[in-house]
Parts: sequence; structure tokens; C-alpha cells
Amino acid sequence: MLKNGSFSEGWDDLPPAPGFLINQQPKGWILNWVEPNESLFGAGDAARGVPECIHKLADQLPPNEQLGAEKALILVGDTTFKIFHANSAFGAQLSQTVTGLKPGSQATLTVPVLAIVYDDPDPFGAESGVWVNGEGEWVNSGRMGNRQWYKHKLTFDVPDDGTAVIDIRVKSKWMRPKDFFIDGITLKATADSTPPPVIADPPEQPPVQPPTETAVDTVKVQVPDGVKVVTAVSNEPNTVVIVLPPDLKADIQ
Ligand SMILES: [Ca+2]
Repeated sequence: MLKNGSFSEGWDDLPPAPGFLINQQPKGWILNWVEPNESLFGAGDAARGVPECIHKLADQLPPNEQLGAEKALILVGDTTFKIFHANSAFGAQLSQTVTGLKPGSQATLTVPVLAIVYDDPDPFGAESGVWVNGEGEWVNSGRMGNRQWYKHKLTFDVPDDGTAVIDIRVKSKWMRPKDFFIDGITLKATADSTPPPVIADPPEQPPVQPPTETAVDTVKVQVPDGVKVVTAVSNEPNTVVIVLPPDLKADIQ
């Protein structure tokens, strides 16, 4: 099933990009970006810079942008994933391959994305999109809105191999600031219930007999003539303590 849709399971730091930028690859996901001067996912526009791709933690956000607030940038847990650049065209992608889904069943992937477009008047200035097994589409910022969570929702048929390759893409077309936030990704799907192959029968074990309990309320002690006996009560159940002087031995029957 889908891993780390809430971005709360940590990350790996990636090798430095130009400008000593260290991007964070969320656990369970593959992060990559369009290198400068490469086409933005096949479009005529090209990337000009490498976006910063990081986790924003709740305590790094003002209260009105935290979980549950009116302008929340976190939808689940205490982190959100942010992809942004202050002044450059860029593209980035998060990918995950989910296996073990029931072939032929229907599944629904939901990916909330929030774009901050600042004062860009171009409705195509920022776009985001989601693909499953190569099927998907771009949604431009004119449809996504500014500072609003847009929920990409894809219902798909699980192929025979039970695999869903998920690609989440964002791109910014102009040398203008753009921020994207992604959080609360869910996959509603049926796991393949085919039982795993049995390799060998487990060896037969003899049945274990429960220990029989006999109620004991008396301990018989035989003491030679002339030996004084002192009895005491302890808190240890089913335990008898025998204390002997150095010249006597115990003969336990
Ligand atoms: Ca989160």
C-alpha cells in the first residue's frame, strides 16, 4: 500500500544541487527535478533553476498555517512537503510504486496540492498533475486557485501485475516566485488477498500438557530431638525457606 502519504516519516538528504542546495527526499518516495535548460516534462518551456524541495514542520509555520487552521499548509500530522523557487522556472516530481494491489479492482488516489502563485497573472504560470501508470493530466493554477488545496483525484483499474506507479509533478513556467505544498495523499485500494505459497508444513509438536496444580496447605518437617523450631510467615507463595545452623544438614523428602 501507499507509504508516507503524510510526509511524517522522515527523509533522506540528497547530494547538493547547484548553490549548495540540499533537497529532502521523503521516505517511501523518489524525488527528482528537471535539470536547468531541460524541457519541463516535454513542454516547450524549459527549467531555469533547481527548486528547493523540503519538509516544513508545524513549528516553522505561523499558527494560521498549521494543521486545522484557516490557511493550513499541513493537512495531516505535523509536516508538509514544499517545492518552491523565488525567481526561476522549475519542475519537480515525487514518485512511488505501490505493489500488491488486487488485479482488476478499482482504486482511488487523492493528492492534495496547494499552489501559491503570488502576483503571476498567467493561469498557466504554475501547474500540477498526477499520473498513475502513465495516465493523468496537468491542472493549471487558473483551476487550482491561489493558496487553495486542490485535490487531484484519480480512479483507476489495477492492472494484472497489481502495481500502481504514481507520479506527482509540479512546474513553474516563468522567472517568478512559486510555492507548491503537497500533503495528505491517500490511496483507497484493495490489497491482493492471494495467500503466499506454503513452503513446508511445520513439524508436528506433541501437545503441551498444562502443569497440574495441587492445593498445598501443609509442609511436613521432621526435627531431631533437642532442636528448636522457629516458624515465620513469608509473602512468597509456594516457597519454604529452611534456615540451618552450620552443624546441621537438610534432608528434603
Ligand atoms: Ca503531513
